[in-house]
Amino acid sequence: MGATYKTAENQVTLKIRLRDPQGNNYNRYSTYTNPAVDHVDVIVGEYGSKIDPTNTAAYATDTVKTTKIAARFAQTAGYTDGAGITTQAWSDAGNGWKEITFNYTILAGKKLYFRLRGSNLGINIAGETDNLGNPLIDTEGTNSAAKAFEDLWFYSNPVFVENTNPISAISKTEATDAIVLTPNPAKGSVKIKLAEPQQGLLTLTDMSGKTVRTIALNNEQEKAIELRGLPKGIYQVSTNNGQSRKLIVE
Ligand SMILES: [Ca+2]
Ligand SMILES: [Ca+2]
Repeated sequence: MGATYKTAENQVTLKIRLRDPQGNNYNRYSTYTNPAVDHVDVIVGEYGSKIDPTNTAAYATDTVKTTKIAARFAQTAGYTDGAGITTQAWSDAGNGWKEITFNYTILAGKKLYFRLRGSNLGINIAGETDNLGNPLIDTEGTNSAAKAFEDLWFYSNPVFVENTNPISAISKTEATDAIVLTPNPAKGSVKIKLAEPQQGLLTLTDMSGKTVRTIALNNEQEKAIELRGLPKGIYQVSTNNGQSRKLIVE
């Protein structure tokens, strides 16, 4: 906890193991003595650098606008909440242990934090939770020790993940796909290698979608494209069977 995991991949896998104690919680105010975790939310948000207290507007902001529920896990899958998050099933490892494996896309240059929120309460429970699973403010004067023991929440500390690729970088995931561009970024010309020989056209389009080059493929797997004269920028190489790859021209 507290450290930042740095990666050049554009997907992270979070493996989470948590335990719902199976024994009596020594609640002396009601008979509800063995609460069960109903669900766990994986919360994600972007983070930046430390806010300077003299920046009063930023310092007074008490919410992170990018924060949202990335996924929800429970014993039973299938419930869809008001934001369209559908509950997935955790893996039950016995003796109260739950295991969650969760993949999340992290784009180049992004810094994300992940934390957990869990409760013994379900989603959309009258007077307790809204249809997004958020806790509602308790009605004044209705609290009691017994109620407090029946209204349970936990939040984990965050873990931090940073994608160290510059924003314009081509991800490793892309490079292992059906089109390999060498080099990328490219200058002068680029070599295109396809996963298998193809018949048809290779097209190079600019960011506005305009075709700037077309190259015929005659059952070929490798081809060079001349780039001289093209403005610097991001282009897309496409085959006519629907594969495409971003190319940076320098
Ligand atoms: Ca329990
Ligand atoms: Ca409550």
